[in-house]
Amino acid sequence: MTRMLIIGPPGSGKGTQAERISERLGVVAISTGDIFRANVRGETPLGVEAKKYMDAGDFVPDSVTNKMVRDRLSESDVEDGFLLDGYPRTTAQVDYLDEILANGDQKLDVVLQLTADDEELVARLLGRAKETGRSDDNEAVIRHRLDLYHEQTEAVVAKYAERGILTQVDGIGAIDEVTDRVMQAIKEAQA
Ligand code: B4P
Repeated sequence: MTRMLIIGPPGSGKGTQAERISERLGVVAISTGDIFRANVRGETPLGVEAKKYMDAGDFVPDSVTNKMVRDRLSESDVEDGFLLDGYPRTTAQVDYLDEILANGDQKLDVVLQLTADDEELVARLLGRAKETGRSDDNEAVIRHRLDLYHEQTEAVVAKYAERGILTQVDGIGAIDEVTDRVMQAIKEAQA
């Protein structure tokens, strides 16, 4: 049973590594970004609301995001553990996740932070923009998402560091190399 978070700036490889961790450890990976994008594609009320924020590179409001995560974590496939990718991103989301877990008498085992410098991240995301055409991958919006990470999500990282469950992993290098580091970090954190 493993309950994990993967945190990192946009483009640090969260989604990429979350998929690999999920395959290797058999835990369900839940990406708030992917859930929002699926809702945007399906033109659901949640998607219509989220799109306004995502296109601008802003966070979707905590009230919307928290409820979505609570609903997802009440499904039966997370009983054997989960990996949350992209949540929490604000300290209010940390508090909300604490409540959800406390209500289920659960706790987090590992919090991974992927690190990379801003210029590398901008270059990666501009590269992705050419392939996928994601509407939030243009330079002005990317820089705004990075600013929000520094202003808000670094405080989230600090909270988990204080609790002694944070493990930092260098996100620079080939994807396979980063995966090796991530798997090693999880192993050490659980030892
Ligand atoms: P996300 O989907 O989480 O978007 P992201 O931060 O860009 O991460 P993503 O997973 O896509 O990218 P990755 O780091 O894997 O969120 C999108 C939006 O949804 C947010 O801006 C916000 O509006 C909203 N949202 C989501 N969660 C929210 C929350 N909790 N609260 C409020 N709003 C929320 O990087 C992938 C790119 O880098 C790929 O192109 C990949 O190929 C490349 N890459 C990965 N590893 C690499 C490596 N080692 N070397 C070179 N390239 C690499």
